[in-house]
Amino acid sequence: MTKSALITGITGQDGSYLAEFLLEKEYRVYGLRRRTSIPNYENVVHIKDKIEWIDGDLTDLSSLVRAVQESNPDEVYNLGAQSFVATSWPQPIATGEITAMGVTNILEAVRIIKPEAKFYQASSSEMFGKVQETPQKETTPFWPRSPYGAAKMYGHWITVNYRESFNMYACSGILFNHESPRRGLEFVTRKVTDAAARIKLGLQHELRMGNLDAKRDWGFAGDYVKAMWLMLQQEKPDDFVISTGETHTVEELVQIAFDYVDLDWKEYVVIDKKFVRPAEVDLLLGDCSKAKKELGWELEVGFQDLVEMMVQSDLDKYRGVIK
Ligand code: NAP
Ligand code: G4F
Repeated sequence: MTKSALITGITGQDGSYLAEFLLEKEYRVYGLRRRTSIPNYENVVHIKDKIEWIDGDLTDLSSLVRAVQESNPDEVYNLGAQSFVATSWPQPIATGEITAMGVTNILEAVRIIKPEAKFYQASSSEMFGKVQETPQKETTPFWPRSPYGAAKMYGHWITVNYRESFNMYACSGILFNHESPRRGLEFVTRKVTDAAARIKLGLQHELRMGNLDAKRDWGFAGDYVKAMWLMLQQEKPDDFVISTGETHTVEELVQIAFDYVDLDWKEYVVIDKKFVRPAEVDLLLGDCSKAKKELGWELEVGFQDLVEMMVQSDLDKYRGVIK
């Protein structure tokens, strides 16, 4: 029988890869789309006609009740969020309403209309913040360092609570940073790969950056959406860390991107206090052994290949524009 999935955040990086993955598995895919002044289909333009679109917003419970009614989903993936950490300081309340209370809204809609649907919550390694142990695993205590991290922590625990209170099949994936050519331009990987391509092509002359010493465990988004799906195919709901088990500094990221286009990054990168955060997450490194053992999840793309794939994609994009 054809399965149905409802995805919030389908126009974002992960939503687009997950929609592709589920369509390949012959799911009927419903995507929650919020109203924007200009349509935002860049990541899903190639599959737009295969998606059943439902208008709604995570801050509007009534729209979510309708979305669950219309889609009658077997699986719900809650990927929608104000997901940019830096924006969560100047917009803490919007971040809380979307990224924290939005989770309760969608859980309520599922509980009221279709409590037997399986539910995935996009939790984040940002919850580990000021890390209490390294590597970080499912049992590592949280210490968020941003309004975004605090909002995600609420979303994480309310998901656990609905599982324990209402016996819902609700899982939380604690995903470490994952990237791709579809990553938003403000996130550090894409900012760097886009700049390396533009500088190589003479379209930009410097790259203004914040803290180059921060360390992240970066993987490929296409690999990570498979883990989301696997979490909903188990006998019992549970929470899993998804990561690569490697950590790299922002400086290493910059070095690989500029090396790929044969440029010396030190000639172009300027440190600008504007990009330094009020509180930093210095080091993220995940231990995903539970996911490997229980879900059989495996990575395919490593860090260097990921960065080079992103620079190449940005070069291709700008070469197309220049033509
Ligand atoms: P993203 O590219 O920023 O996408 C976010 C999505 O949420 C977009 O589709 C956006 O819609 C939607 N959205 C924002 N506000 C909304 C609202 N009020 N109602 C409904 N939808 C709303 O994020 P991503 O990288 O794909 O990440 C997906 C999820 O995983 C997010 O929850 C993020 O916090 C979490 N996460 C990401 C990572 C990572 O490294 N990528 C790691 C851990 C957790 P518009 O297109 O209209 O803006
Ligand atoms: O790419 P970032 O903005 O990602 P961040 O803050 O780690 O958050 C991402 O990963 C989380 C999972 O851990 C997700 F939950 C979240 O939604 C998002 O996807 O920044 C990475 C690092 C930070 O330490 C930042 O201070 O890069 C450092 N950085 C240095 N210069 C910069 C810059 N980040 C940005 N965005 N821009 C800079 O110029």
